[in-house]
Formats: sequence, structure tokens, C-alpha cells
Amino acid sequence: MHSSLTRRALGALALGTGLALAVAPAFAQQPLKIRISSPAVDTDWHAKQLYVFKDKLNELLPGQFDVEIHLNGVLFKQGAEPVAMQRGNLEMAMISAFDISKQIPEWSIFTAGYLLRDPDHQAKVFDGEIGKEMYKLVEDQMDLHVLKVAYLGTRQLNLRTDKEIKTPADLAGVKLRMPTTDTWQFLGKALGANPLPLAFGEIYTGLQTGVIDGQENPLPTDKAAKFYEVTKQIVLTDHLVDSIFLTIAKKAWDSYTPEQQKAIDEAIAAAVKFNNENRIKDEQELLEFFKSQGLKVYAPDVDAFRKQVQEEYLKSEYAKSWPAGLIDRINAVK
Ligand code: KDO
Repeated sequence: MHSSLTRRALGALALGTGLALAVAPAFAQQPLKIRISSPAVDTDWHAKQLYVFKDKLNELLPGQFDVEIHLNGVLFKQGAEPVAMQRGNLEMAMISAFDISKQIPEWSIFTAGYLLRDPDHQAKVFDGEIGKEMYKLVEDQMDLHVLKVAYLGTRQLNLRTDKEIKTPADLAGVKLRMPTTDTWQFLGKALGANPLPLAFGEIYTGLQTGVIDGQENPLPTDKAAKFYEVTKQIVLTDHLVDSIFLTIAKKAWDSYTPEQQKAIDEAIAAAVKFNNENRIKDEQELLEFFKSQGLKVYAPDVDAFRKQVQEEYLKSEYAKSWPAGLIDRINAVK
């Protein structure tokens, strides 16, 4: 009795297991792939934040997403990410206002030097009404969904020459590497330099060989990409409180359930918090590091730079496409 019951039970179990095995693959959910491409180096905070995103998302929804992180511009070259997302070849990227303004001229307002005051101002502008309106343009016109802004840092000049730079006039003839889009080139010109387009991955060699006299990036990036090894000075111009927008293809976003979207938002918030806290801390601490590496680090006449750069932007073609009243609204955000 006992043994036959057991045999029957075993038989049922075997049948059950067989069924389960046969049926399981049909129901098993394949993890949804999120490919992320960035030119960033792995030691930079905005690259590291992508791993925070990946881990947090997996903690919230285990096994539902497969986040693939591609750094150093190996999957798509710098600036090619928006179109890659639009064509369905990439799910996520960290894109700049410069990238966006290539397709939405109104966005060039955020490429202007000396507009955003500091990381706190940046977060309040983009996490508030202005951000909502400007992100909607991206959603409607580019089919991209902006998840959140992250603080890329405040950009400073970093030169391999040792002539002291006090005012924009001192930058006359200085070959300053800027990223390749026109809006970046304009910023270089507005600073008084002779801008030269070069991809991020080529800066180090450009500095080493003297193809360029300098570059400008936030201090944590200068450290992560080791630019201090091939330069002599950092000039604290504070010319751009730079933003990087964590962005996902709308088609991918719309295919997720509300629960998945909520988890992505939560994971992104954790990633941005990690990035921003570390970058801000680094920006305060790195001055000493660069000095210890033998670089001169000093502030120029920042008012002279601010005056010239703001004037150049206000009289530029770009300013004509800025939404009416937006500068005042941005300035009024406290
Ligand atoms: C750069 O090329 O100088 C820049 O800082 C521009 C940013 O918009 C962003 O692309 C960044 O590079 C990369 O993420 C590498 O740090």
C-alpha cells in the first residue's frame, strides 16, 4: 500500500516535472536587453553610475533586464548615440544638451556658458517645470525619453602650455580642443580660444603630441582620463555647469510595464545620486591632487570670461531659437 502510493506519487511527480520542463521554456521571460553606449572611461563617475543603475534595477526586478554597458565609445562613437537610439540600435545613452540641440534648436540654450549657476540650480531647473517642458520636446521630436539629468561637473580649462590665462584675450590663438559639434565649437570661440574639434578618446594623445594646446572638462574627468599627466595648468574658468541626460529610446520605454518603468526611474535616481555626490566631493578635493602632480591651478578673471561669453551667446544665431522668457525663468529658479 505504502509502496504503491509512493510509486504513484513518484509517477505523478515525474509527470509533473516532465510537464514543467516541457512547458517552462515557452513561458520563461527573456530578460529585456538595455544596451548603453558612452564615450566615458570606466574610472569616471558617470560611467560608474551605470553599474549602480544596473545593480539597482536587478535588485528591484531580478532577472527582468539585461543591462549591457559599453564604454570608451566602442559601441557608438561620441555624438552618434541619439541617432542610434532613434534607429532602434541602442536602448540607452547619456547625451548632452549639445547632442539634443543638433535636432532641437531650442535646446541650445543649455549649451550656453555661464547660464546654470551650480549643481543645485541644475537639478532644480531640470527636475522642475522647465525640465518637464524641455523633455517633452525631446520626447515629441526625437522619440527619446529623458530619464534624468546628471551633473557632469563644472568645466575648466586644462592646458599643456604655461602662459598664464587671466582673461579671454589671453586665449587668442590657443588651440583648444572642443567636442566636434558646432555648438561646442562656438563655446570654445566665445571663451576667446581657437577651437579644434576632436573626439573625447583622442584628447590624451592630442595633448601629448601637441596637436592641441589644451582641452576643457570637469576636474573629475581630467583625473579619470589622466589629462593631468600631459598638461601643465588648470584655469578655473567655471565656464559651464555641464549636464548629461540619461536617456532611453521611447520605443523601448513604451514597451515596458508601469512596474518596470517605475523600477527604472528608481534605479536611475540611485545612479544619479551616486554620480552627483561623488563628483561634487571630487571637485572640492581634486585641486590639491592636481597641485601635487605639479600643475598650476588658479582662478582667472572669471567676471571677464562670464561677460564675454554671455555677450557672445546673446548676440548669436542660437539665441534666436531660445524660447521667449526662458533665460529669465532659468535665472529665477532658486
Ligand atoms: C567631452 O568630450 O569633452 C565630454 O565631456 C562631452 C560630454 O558631453 C560627454 O560626451 C563626455 O565627454 C563623455 O561622456 C566622456 O566623459
